Amino acid sequence: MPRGALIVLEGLDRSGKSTQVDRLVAHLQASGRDARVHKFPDRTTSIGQMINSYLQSKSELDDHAIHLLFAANRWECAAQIEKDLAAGTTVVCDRYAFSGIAFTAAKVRRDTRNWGLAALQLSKANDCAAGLRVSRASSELAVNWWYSLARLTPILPPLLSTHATTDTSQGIDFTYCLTPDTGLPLPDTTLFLTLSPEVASKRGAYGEERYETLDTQTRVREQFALVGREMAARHPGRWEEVSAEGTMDAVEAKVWTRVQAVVKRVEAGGEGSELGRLWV
Ligand code: Z5A
Ligand code: MG
Repeated sequence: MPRGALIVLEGLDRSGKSTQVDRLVAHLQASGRDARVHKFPDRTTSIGQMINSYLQSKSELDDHAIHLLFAANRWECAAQIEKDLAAGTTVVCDRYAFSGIAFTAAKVRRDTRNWGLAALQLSKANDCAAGLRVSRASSELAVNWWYSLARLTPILPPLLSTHATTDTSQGIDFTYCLTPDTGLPLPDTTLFLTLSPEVASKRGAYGEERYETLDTQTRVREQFALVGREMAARHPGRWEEVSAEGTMDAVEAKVWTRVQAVVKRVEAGGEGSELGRLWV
């Protein structure tokens, strides 16, 4: 029996991934194939619940820690995905490792953090200087001045932060973002749904979850472009952009045409149809 194909739909916010995943599975089933959806993050597992809580801003996590949790959430599903593929089921993923890379790599440390660090160092230096002043038994006035400055410096950064700019050089390294997913089942194709910010803004309000801000989405969009380049270099022919600007039916037709070709190629077997490993 030929294995099932692994299909991933990725895309920008509100590009219609979930809508198209459902429609794609309906097409696959209507064509007589077994098909199954994996939505990432899978919020039903215990790791998924930690992710859910983070996305809803009910908990805080270090950027590296949440990145690893998203990857772990995929790894805990990987065995089931492989089992389904081996049994001839086509697996359709709603987001995958590529969202993981783009969303983490898009994170930046604000200048406020740099200011915070600088202020801490300055305040330590001031403490030290103040201590020296005391030990030298300088005047009361001088001691008070140094201590005042030491106490004031930590509160200066938040005051300045409203004018802080974004420092993109401080983000999380792209290669670091890519590494934890290395070895996951390689999608036979990833269709990346693109949408202009103008059209996206007409598709209902967003802002309930973390990352749902225009600023973040703009940076995520840039990182997805780098992910596409990485795929072209490492796994040529497995990443394709599809415009998601038409009607749902129009997008559905484009997605189905592309997926049908890939599914048939995998079903035909032969060279290159065995399941690959991501980034390997
Ligand atoms: N995240 C991460 O950081 N790291 C990771 O490793 C992973 C994810 C896997 C939650 O994801 C967050 O997790 C996400 C990335 C991060 N943060 N953000 N932003 P999610 O998958 O749960 O997010 P979502 O809730 O599914 O949102 P979405 O992606 O923005 O939606 P979508 O699936 O692309 O769109 P949709 O739900 O199918 O459609 C959106 C609306 O547009 C809806 O009202 C549709 O009826 C409408 N729609 C759809 N298609 C059309 C067309 N063609 N025309 C007009 N209207 C349309
Ligand atoms: Mg969705």
